[in-house]
Amino acid sequence: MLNIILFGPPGSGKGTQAQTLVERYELIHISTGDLLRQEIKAETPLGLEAKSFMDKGLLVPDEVVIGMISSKLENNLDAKGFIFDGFPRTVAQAEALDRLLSFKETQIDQLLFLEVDEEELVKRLLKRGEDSGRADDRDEKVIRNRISVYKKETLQVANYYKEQGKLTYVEGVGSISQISNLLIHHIDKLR
Ligand code: B4P
Repeated sequence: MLNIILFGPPGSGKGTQAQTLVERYELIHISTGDLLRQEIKAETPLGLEAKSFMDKGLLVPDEVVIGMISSKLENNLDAKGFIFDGFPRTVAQAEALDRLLSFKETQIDQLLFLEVDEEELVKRLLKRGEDSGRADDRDEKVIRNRISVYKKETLQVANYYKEQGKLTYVEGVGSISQISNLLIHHIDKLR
């Protein structure tokens, strides 16, 4: 199995790059952001709860997100591997992910960290807000709050995997295809 975490601040290109990588390596794409937006669209109780956090740029509670991941893994028992996009976002989520994967006698191979400066992130997200109308991308205050939550709560996930010798930094500024090539170069070394 090949299990990769695509990591980085909001707007660093995780979702964008995941699309290319899942096709190339035939992996299952698990984006907690997408899963939560589907719940919101379907107006489920989980979605209604999640929306109140996401609209403010806050993280959705760990237990909600971990439950979603657990069932996604259960539903894909014969997968060749997974690309985790936007998950884990806290150390508690990382510990839970390691536990869930160890039950399946597998583990994370590498965390690929897309590095992008803050002003570029804000520019990209405001543009997506204009193009897609995504609520959390339309307000610069909410975007800046997401970045600050990322620094306070999510960045330490990179250290958690660094201690396991599984962290690789990747330049996240450049054309989408240039960045895909860098990611592919690193992933090919793992196989
Ligand atoms: P996500 O959906 O994960 O949102 P994101 O971090 O903004 O997305 P991403 O980083 O994938 O976007 P991309 O750069 O590809 O999360 C949304 C919210 O859900 C969170 O704030 C939180 O509330 C909640 N949530 C999700 N997961 C959670 C968890 N595990 N725990 C708790 N809460 C959770 O795209 C950004 C834009 O940049 C796009 O328009 C794209 O076209 C553009 N772009 C990408 N690459 C580019 C490049 N190289 N050059 C120029 N533009 C580029």
